[in-house]
Amino acid sequence: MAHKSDFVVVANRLPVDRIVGGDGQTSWRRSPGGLVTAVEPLMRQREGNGAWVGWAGDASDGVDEPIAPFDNDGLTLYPVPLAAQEIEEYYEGFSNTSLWPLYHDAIVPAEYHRAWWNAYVAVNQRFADAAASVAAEGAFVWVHDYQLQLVPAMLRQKRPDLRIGFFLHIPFPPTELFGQLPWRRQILEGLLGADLVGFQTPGGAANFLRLTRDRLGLKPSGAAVQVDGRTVRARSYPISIDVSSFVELASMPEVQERARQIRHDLGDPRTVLLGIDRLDYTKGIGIRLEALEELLDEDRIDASDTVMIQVATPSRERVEQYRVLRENVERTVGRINGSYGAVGNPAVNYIHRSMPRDEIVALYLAADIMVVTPFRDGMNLVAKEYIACRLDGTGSLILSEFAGAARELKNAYLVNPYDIEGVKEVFLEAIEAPRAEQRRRMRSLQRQVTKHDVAHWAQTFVDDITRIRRENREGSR
Ligand code: GDG
Repeated sequence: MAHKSDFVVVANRLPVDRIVGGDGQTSWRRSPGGLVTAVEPLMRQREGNGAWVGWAGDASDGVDEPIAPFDNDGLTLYPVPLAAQEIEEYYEGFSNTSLWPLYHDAIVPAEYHRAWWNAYVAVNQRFADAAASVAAEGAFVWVHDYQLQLVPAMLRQKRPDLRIGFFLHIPFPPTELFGQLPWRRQILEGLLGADLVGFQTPGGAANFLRLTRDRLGLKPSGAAVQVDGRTVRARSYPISIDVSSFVELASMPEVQERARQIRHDLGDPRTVLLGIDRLDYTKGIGIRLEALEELLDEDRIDASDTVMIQVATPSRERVEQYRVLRENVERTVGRINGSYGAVGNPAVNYIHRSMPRDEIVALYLAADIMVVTPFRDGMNLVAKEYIACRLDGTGSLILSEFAGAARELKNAYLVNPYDIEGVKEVFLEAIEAPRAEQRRRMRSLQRQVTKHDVAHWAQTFVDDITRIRRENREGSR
C-alpha cells in the first residue's frame, strides 16, 4: 500500500481512462477534467501525494480484490471495483434513474427500487472504506456528487479525525420534490457527516438546510446546523472552468484556422448557432431544435444564412430514457434537414460523438451564438467555456434561467426553456443584435468568468473548510 495522503478526493470516476493496447497491456490516460485541474495545485501545495479514490469505469470480476493503487503523474489513484450488477443498480439505477431525474425537477419520472438502493448503500460503503484506508491522520477528504451522498457519514463513523467536505455538482431539489425519495432521511444523514456541504447555488444550500428541519427535526440557523454536537455548514460554491487552458487553446493558430475551416465548410453563413451537451434530457436540446424549426417554418430565419451545429455527446446509453431521447432528437434533426437542408448544406449539423478538446474549442470560435437551454442544470460549464474562448470579444450566449450559471452570467440572453415563443424571440434578438451590444455583453461576461475560475472555486472551498474546522475545535475547548 502506498503511503497515506493528507488530501484525498473521492469521486465516482477516477480522472483517467483505461487504455488496453494491441498487446493486451493496460495503460492509463489522464482524462482532462476541470476537477482534476482545480484540485491538483492544491494537493501539490501540501507535502506528499494527493490521492484520488474512484471507479475506473469498467466492470470487475472480483469486487473483493481491489485493483492495486498506482501513481499517475504525481497523483496516487485508488481504483474502487464495481461488479457488472452494481453498475446496473448503483450507477445506472439509483444514481441515474432515481437521483438524477429527481434532482433535476423530475423532468422525467424518477424510479425507485429497493435493490438499487441496497446497491447504492453497499457501493458507498466501499468508497468510504477505501477513503478511510487512504487518508492520513487529520487529512482533508473531499467527496463529490450525487453518487456518493452516504460517504460523508460512513467515513466519519470510521474516521472522526478527518476534515470532510462534500460538493454536489447537480441541483439540490426543493423539499416537496426531495420528499418523494423513500430513503430521504438516510441521504440527509449521509450528507450531514461532512463538516461542509457545498452546492452550486444558494438555493441548493437553502433547500438542504430546510430539509434538515422538515425531515430530521434539526434547527438550522443561518448557513449552519448542529448535529450530534457538531456544526455542519452548507453554502454555495459555483464551480467554474480552468480559464487559462481554454485561452491557450483558443489562441493557437491551428485552432483558429480550424474554426475558419468549419465556417467555410458550412457555406460561410451569416450566423452559426452552436449547442454542445451530453445527450441528456435535462439539457433542453429538443426545445432549441423546435424553436429553430418554427422560425424556419415561419420564414423568420433562412437556412441559407443561419446554420446550427449540435454536438450531443453519447451518455448513459444503457438507460432507457436516454435511448428515447436520442430517437426524438434525431427524428427532429432529420425533419428539419428534410425540409430546409440543401445538398451539402444541412440546416442542422448534428454530431453524436465525443470530440477532442481542441475541436470543441474550434467550434466555440466558429459560433456566433452559443445556445444553452437546459430545463435544469447544476452549473453548465459549456456556457463558461464559450465565454473564455471568445478572445476577440464577439459572440453571444443564450442561456437558460434554470442553469446555475445564470446567477453569475446576467449579461447573457436569459431565456425560459419552457416558453418556446420566448426562446424564438431570444434567438432573433441575438441574431439581430448590433455588434456594439454583443461586445458590451461579452465584455461583462468575460470579466465574471476570468475572475471566478475553477482554481478560485477550489481554493475557496478548501479555505472555508480549514476555517470551519479551526472554529469547531476552538468552540469545543
Ligand atoms: C455536471 C453538471 C455542472 C462535452 N462534449 C464534449 C466535451 N464536453 C465537455 C464540455 C464541458 C463538459 O463536457 C460538460 O460539462 P457541463 O457542465 O456542461 O455538464 P455536465 O456534464 O452535465 O456536468 C453540470 C458540472 O457537472 C460541473 O460541476 O456544471 O451542471 O450537470 O467541459 O466541454 N469535451 C470533449 N469532447 C466532447 O465531445 N473533449
